[in-house]
Amino acid sequence: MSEDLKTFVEGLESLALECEARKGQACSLKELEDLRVEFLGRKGKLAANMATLAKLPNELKPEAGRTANEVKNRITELIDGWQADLVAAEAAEKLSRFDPSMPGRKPWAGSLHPVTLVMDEICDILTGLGFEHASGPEVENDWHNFEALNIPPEHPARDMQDTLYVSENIVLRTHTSPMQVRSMLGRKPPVAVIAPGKVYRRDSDLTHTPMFHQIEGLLVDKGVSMADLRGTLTAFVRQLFGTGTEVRFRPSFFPFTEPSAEVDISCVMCAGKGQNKDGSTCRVCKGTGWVEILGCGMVDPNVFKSVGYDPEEFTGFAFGLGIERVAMLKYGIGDLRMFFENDVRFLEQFA
Ligand code: 2U9
Repeated sequence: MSEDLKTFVEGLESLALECEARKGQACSLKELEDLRVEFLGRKGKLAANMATLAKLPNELKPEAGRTANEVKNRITELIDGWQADLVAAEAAEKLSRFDPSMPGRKPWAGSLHPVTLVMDEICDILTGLGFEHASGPEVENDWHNFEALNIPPEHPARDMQDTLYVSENIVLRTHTSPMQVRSMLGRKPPVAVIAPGKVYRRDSDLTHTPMFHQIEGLLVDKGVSMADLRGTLTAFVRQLFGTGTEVRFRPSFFPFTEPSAEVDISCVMCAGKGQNKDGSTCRVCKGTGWVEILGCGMVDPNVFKSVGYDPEEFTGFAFGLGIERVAMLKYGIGDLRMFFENDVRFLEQFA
């Protein structure tokens, strides 16, 4: 072998030996990568040796090239082997820290809003009693929201309800009643519908929000009486609040019903006693033993005339309740604002 070739080959061999001697020096994948660059990189030690290959006479180049390739493969195999060892060691270390007996972390899951829960429960009870779901727009015209419900222009109820106007004739519905008006316009009696949804009023303080949820029910047929109203609502509140719930009807006034009544139930907090176990006054019913839960009445003949029903032929009852109020009573929530703040600590209690 010529001297030139010998020197070249020896240079390569000592490079391989140098690399072998570095075993154990690279303790991490990063350090190992640095080592790979040091020996095999574009500006590394092997590349420096290869520069001298170009200076060898042509007839020696094939032999020199073969040796260079062998050395490159040897170094590559070395480093690849160390890398595999490091990866395996890291995995074993991780596994040694893994405690399969440790309880897992529960994935976080959302839950239904209490207003949705109560709305669904009420809808289930009322559909169980035979009512069908009605629907309709939240942006309504004056006629469906007021006029058809016996609330003419200048009627004080329009102030009472603090309407949010979109334009002179268009409002955000102030109650869910326009949905029942639309239901009646679409068919002849018997009609038994419930109308759940958002309603809007220009009202905002501790106990009022500009948007809240209502559900109303309407039954129209031949011979529907106040007794049917009482029976239906008593069955309804007993399913919602428990079979022991007492119910009382107080005379009231609404433009769309005549006669009208407000319904109280025995207090959900103190079971109608008016006081807590320690003798203090119940904060929910303020000592009266009763809480107001809904409004109702026999549909006013003028409402029937608006939708083309003959009030001599048909009678009906209607009722309405606010969902947030029911949710506050059911879950013992003292502050209406809780429903609208979207605080997860509040919401996740209903999961
Ligand atoms: C038609 C005819 C009559 C629905 C009724 C009430 C009484 C009532 C309130 C309860 C609390 C609204 O959310 S609240 O502020 N509602 O007191 N609603 S009778 O009467 C109707 C509805 C539709 C066609």
